This record gives sequence, C-alpha cells and structure tokens, in this order.
Amino acid sequence: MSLLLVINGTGDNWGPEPWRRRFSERLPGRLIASSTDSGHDRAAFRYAAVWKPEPGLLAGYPKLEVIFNLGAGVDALLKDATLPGLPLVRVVDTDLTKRMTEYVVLHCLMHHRRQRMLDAAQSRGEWAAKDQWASSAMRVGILGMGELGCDAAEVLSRIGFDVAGWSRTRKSVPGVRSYAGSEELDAFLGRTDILVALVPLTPETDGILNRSLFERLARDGRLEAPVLINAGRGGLQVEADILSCLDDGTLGAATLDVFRTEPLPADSPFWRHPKVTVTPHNAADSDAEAISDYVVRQIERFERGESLQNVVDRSRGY
Ligand code: NDP
Ligand code: OXD
Repeated sequence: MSLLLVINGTGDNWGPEPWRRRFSERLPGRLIASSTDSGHDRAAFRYAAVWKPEPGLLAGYPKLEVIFNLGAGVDALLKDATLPGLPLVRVVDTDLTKRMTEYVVLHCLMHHRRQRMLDAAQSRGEWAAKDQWASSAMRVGILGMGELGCDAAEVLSRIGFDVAGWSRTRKSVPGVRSYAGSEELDAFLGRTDILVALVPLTPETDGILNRSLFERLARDGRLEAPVLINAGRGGLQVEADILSCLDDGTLGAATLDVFRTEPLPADSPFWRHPKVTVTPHNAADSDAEAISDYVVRQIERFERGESLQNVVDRSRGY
C-alpha cells in the first residue's frame, strides 16, 4: 500500500515536501517515500506518483500496480521505453483546468485589448487611444478540445469571443464551433485570429505549429496579423518558424508558456523579442494539495475495486 514519490519539476510547486506532507495527511499509516530517500525496499511500493521521473527508474520497482502522473501531459513519461505497462493515470482536475482557463483568457484578452502596445505607449508617456473592437470581432481557435481546451473555449465564448475548436473527434460545447480531423484543419485555421495550442505532444502533433500552419491562419482579422498562444508543449512548435513568421509579419505576436528546452536558455531570442510574451511553463501548475487529493481519490476507487479514471490510452499517446 506504499506510495513512491518521484518529482523532478523546475517550478516552486515541484518541491517534494508539500507533496509528501499532503499524501501523508491523506493516507495516514502508509509509507510515503521519495525515490531519493535511502534504505527503502523497492518491492514495498504499490503506487508511484510522478513528475518527469528519470527514464528507467520506475522499471526498478517490481510491485507497482498504478502510475499516477502528477500533471495532465504524459509525453515525458511515454518517452521512457522501459516504462512498466501498468495503468497510467493523468490529471484531470478542476483546480488545474481553471488555472489553464485563467491563462488562456488572460492572454487572449491581452492580445485582443492590445495591452502590449498600451504598455509600450505608457512607457513613452503617450496617450494611445486607438480603436478597440468588441470581443465578438475576435475569432479564437483552440487547437485541442480536450479537458482544458473545452473549458477555456466555453469561458471565452461566454465573454463574447467568436470561438471554434479543433480536435480528432467532434465536440459539442455551447456556442463553440467544432472542427474535427485533418480534413477540417484548414477551415478551422482560416477563421482563426488567435490560435491557442492545447493539444498533447504525440508523434502526430510534434512540430504542428510550423510556418505552413501559420500561413493558413486568417488574414482578414482585426489584429495586424494572427497571434499564437502555446500553452501545450514546446515540442509542438518549430521555434525557428515562429521567429521568422514574427519577423516577416505572418504572425503578429506570440505568447509562449512552453519551449523545446526548459528552462528557456538565457541566450534564446524569445526572451527579448518585442512581439513575444514568455511565461515559465506555469500556465496551469499542479498544486500539491489539490492534485494529491485527486490521486488519493483514485487510489480509494482502485482499492474499492472501482475502475481508475483518466487512464492514458498509450496507443494514442494521450
Ligand atoms: P486531453 O487529452 O483532454 O485533450 C487533448 C485534445 O487534443 C483532445 O481534444 C484530442 O482530440 C486533441 N488531439 C490530440 N491529438 C490530436 C490530433 N492528432 N489531431 C487532432 N486533435 C488531437 O488533454 P488536456 O486538455 O487535459 O491537456 C492538453 C495538454 O495541455 C496536455 O497534454 C499538456 O501537454 C498541456 N498542459 C500544459 C500545461 C502548462 O502549464 N503549460 C498544464 C497542463 C497541461 P479528441 O478529443 O478527439 O481525442
Ligand atoms: C501538465 C503541465 O502537463 O503542467 O500538467 O505541463
């Protein structure tokens, strides 16, 4: 019944102690140990709660029954060819979903209300009272209409944006037009002024945010050129294409929360690019309390003989 913790994130929320404390409170009497603790019997652990474990590490724990990924995206875990073939549960939790929706709404509004331009005007002491259009004039396209994409789409639509989503299968979200499959991708892109990437990183989506895709975004919108918001994964984006598209006007601006190399290297041109907003992969942090509680609920289900929820389909890669 013991739980193994393996946590290797870079954000403040990935310090192991708050996770250990919360799991100990919620699972009293059980051994909660970190892979970095010495002297434990590897065969004692039935569950592993992990974020970016070193490849090969989980294969060394022979009695594991379930692996809990402490975030929504499982791309880093699935890269490990030695990952045990056990049920792999990812995070689907209101706390994380609402954080992502906040981020998406914040950055859609920032571009729609031209806040970067106003900040620059303020720094020059300039009263830049330019035209401001209604949110209904702004077409947002959510690439990836899963747990996170659907919630963000619904909230954006409620505050007036003209929202559509693209996914593998068709969705039904009030007020949001659904496009499905590669045959409808062009139609989706052609009506999109602000593109929000929330697809998982899989072999199919690796590099999907490239010049060819950016060139198919709408050219008749209110913004000078379409905008990219990537809160999915860095591996979705071809970074040289983003830079060249910003420079030649194919893209008007970008908000990037994720990068191919994280933390973003000090010499990356994204840091100082005038059209880029960089955030440190914190669009939707995994909160130690909320997400430990979610994992505990899953363990309780499992031990009552009920099915686990949000088990990753390894053949799809998400
Ligand atoms: P889901 O699995 O719920 O949703 C994924 C969506 O992407 C689904 O709509 C799916 O379509 C669609 N999709 C996947 N592959 C394709 C494809 N080849 N073509 C078209 N559509 C595709 O994931 P979540 O919404 O929970 O999370 C999305 C991603 O967000 C995570 O994988 C993670 O990478 C990222 N993330 C980033 C965070 C951050 O802080 N920056 C925090 C949390 C997550 P369908 O529904 O038809 O299957
Ligand atoms: C996640 C993340 O996938 O934080 O949850 O990136």
